[in-house]
Amino acid sequence: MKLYTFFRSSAAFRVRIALNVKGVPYESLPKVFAKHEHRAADYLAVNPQGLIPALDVDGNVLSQSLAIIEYLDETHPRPPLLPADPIGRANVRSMALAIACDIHPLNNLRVLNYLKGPLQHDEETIHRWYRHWITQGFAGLEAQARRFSARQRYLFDDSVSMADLCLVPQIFNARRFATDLSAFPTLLAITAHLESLPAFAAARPEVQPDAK
Ligand SMILES: N[C@@H](CCC(=O)N[C@@H](CS)C(=O)NCC(=O)O)C(=O)O
Repeated sequence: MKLYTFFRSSAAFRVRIALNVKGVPYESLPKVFAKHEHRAADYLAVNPQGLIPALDVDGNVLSQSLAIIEYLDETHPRPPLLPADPIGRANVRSMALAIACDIHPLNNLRVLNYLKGPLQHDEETIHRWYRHWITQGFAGLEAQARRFSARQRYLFDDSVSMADLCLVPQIFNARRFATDLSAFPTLLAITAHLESLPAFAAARPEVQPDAK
């Protein structure tokens, strides 16, 4: 498999963790955001959505991180990233989607660039915007984590799930923009445990080949 990635892309970070958790070897094909390589014609021919990540599986290109993760879970069932029961699956998807649909898109690079360029907001305003959506989204997620986590090691029950794959990259983003996370002790405890796992550590932005 070949992963179109960028070291700081949190959506790619989710997929890197999934590939590591599943023990699937892959080749990294980095795209440099600063050079707009993800908007270039050759990449749009691969992924018409023009976003990172995309996963090439024997010439079939998959896009959208959660669709890719569910594909990996279906084709490499162990360890599972979704619970066996439908209620559990819905709750894991709920937490994953709270990050992937309700927090992350508001803070995406193209949104920040639009706030900065056409709307002419200054850096401090843009950083406030960034932190605001994380703080608001994490409030609900913290309550869900308290409800669903068994021992504050994973968001759902006591094993890794797709929700955890979304949490760690989003916390990374929050810290990068100096977000006050003191109101989210459960999320922080879970993140501390997840970050100690080799599959998560090997997916971190700073250890990716294109981070140099
Ligand atoms: N919902 C998409 C989001 C993908 C996405 O927004 N990727 C970001 C990097 S984390 C990106 O390509 N941003 C480029 C831009 O905003 O111009 C997914 O989960 O894959």
